[in-house]
Amino acid sequence: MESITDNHNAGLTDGMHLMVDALKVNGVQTIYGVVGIPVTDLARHAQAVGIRYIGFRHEQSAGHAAAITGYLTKKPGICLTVSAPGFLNGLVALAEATVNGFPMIQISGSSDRNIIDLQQGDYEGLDQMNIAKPFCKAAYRINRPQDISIGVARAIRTALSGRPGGVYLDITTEMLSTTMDAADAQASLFTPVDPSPVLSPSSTSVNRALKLLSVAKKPLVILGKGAAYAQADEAIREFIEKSGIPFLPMSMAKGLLPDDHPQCAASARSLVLGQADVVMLIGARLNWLLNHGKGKKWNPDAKFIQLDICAEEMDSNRPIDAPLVGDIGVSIDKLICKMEPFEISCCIEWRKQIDEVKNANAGKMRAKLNKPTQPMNYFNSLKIVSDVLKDHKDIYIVNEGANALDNTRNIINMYHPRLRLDTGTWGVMGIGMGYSIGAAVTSGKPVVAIEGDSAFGFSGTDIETICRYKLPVTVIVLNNDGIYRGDGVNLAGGADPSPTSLTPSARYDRIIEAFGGMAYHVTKPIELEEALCAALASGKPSLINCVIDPSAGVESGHIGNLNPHSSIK
Ligand code: ADP
Ligand code: TPW
Ligand code: MG
Repeated sequence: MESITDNHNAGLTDGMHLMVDALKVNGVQTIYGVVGIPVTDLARHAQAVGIRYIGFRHEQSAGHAAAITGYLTKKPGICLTVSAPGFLNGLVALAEATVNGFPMIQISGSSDRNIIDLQQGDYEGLDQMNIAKPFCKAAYRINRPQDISIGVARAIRTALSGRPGGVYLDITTEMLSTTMDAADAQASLFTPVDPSPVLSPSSTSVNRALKLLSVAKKPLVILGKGAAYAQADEAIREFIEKSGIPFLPMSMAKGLLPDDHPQCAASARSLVLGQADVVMLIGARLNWLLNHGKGKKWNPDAKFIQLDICAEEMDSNRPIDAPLVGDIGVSIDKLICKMEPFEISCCIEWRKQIDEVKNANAGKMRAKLNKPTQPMNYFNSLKIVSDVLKDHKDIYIVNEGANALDNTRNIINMYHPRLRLDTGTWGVMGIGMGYSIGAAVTSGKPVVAIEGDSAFGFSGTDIETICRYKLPVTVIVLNNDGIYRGDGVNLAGGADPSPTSLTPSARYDRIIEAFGGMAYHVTKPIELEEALCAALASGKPSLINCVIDPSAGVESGHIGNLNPHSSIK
């Protein structure tokens, strides 16, 4: 530390200082990470120059916070990790960000190349850059301070352009302490021009898509999280409302248009997938979440229009009749410009049919939500949460678990774009505290994390981070004593708990007490309502341990079909 300061005074700087300057020049406002050799001073110096540093208890959560920051801001979120184990802990989040299409950069300290390359056994030595490559869009290493500005620019451009994703940036211990002339270092700083170019689809492809739409009898728009990421909210709303086409929001696209919008077909999903004759995908891939666009859930004769920034996404699962490759905002604008008003009338009968199914399903759902049980179940507990949140429509909802995920997605309506943050493309556990912290730090707004008890365990230690930074996060643990259910049995009849069992009657609320947060333990609807209202009114870190029936859940939540060999039906 001393020698660094001395060097600075002598007209020299070093890689560590220049790295921080390059991040600052590029508008980085927050770094999420866990410090140690060789990046501790980097975090200290970042804080010194006005970059907010949020220190975590586990790198995976720091990485998730960076990823969600990227999703919410369209600028790469930054995660800082130490070498080898810290790097590997963060890598899971980097891989997930890449799969989800969220821009982030994992910057990791690493060992000196000469020791690594000869495999001579350095402290926390690992060939990190080569390990990272298959898990992200690109991996770069900066070996000399004079390359820092280019390295950072490359990382930013790669994370943002095309389909956004994760980038790994390796900074060696040696590079961080290498000195260079301070004036030369300053002169090397720059910001990449237009790192995320807005690409426009060809007129031919726009006309092709409109022609297909014009002959549709039962058109359907599917909105995915790419549509939410594109931040073309007004244009998307205008297109949908002017065309009259019903829409189905994928999980994180909920709220792009409000869930109670008359054209929302979320509660008639089977009907619309089974009958739509022209399907228009806007920022949604035909992956497992949409049964790959084929099979018994889909109308076999359906034609597809797909709006995506990524040309190679087209035909990935089934032929796409009208690909529109370009930025969603520009593509939608072009469609609106050329659209004829006739589409509206073609949807009247189709929408009537959808409304009938919606009404029938809403009635069934109402009955479930209003049925009292003791202990509570997913429906009557989430009804309370839903009622309270109707007065907080601009709150972030983070959500993970199996039944806790699926039921929350179906029960809690979203009214504004990009407020629902969940397990994403992979359906992973562990995003809970990281996404909550990233959303709260980035927006300054409150967050409610609705967590299965198993899901909470994956990142629960970072409740301490939430308390330390006094973030307005309320965690609700839907506690059914287990993975899917808490009443699993050991098939051998032995003393060990079943594979799906967790500690019965665990008091997750007592964890937050240890860190000075607000703790609530609720077993009845009225207690849940009072606790959630109090937690939101306080604006303080809070955890509500919400006891629900251990037999309430179903195996694998709503994706039991992907688990055909399960012994539990
Ligand atoms: P979901 O899981 O909600 O169905 P996916 O993550 O599968 O959504 O799909 C998102 C798609 O959106 C990706 O294929 C990605 O390339 C695309 N995308 C992201 N941003 C843009 C954008 N600005 N313009 C066009 N396509 C985009
Ligand atoms: C990183 C497998 C899918 S859902 C789940 C696990 C472990 C937890 C479900 O229990 P929870 O919810 O959270 O209590 P509920 O309401 O159904 O009881 N490891 C990772 N990701 C995944 N998806 C798993 C394991 C899994
Ligand atoms: Mg559970």
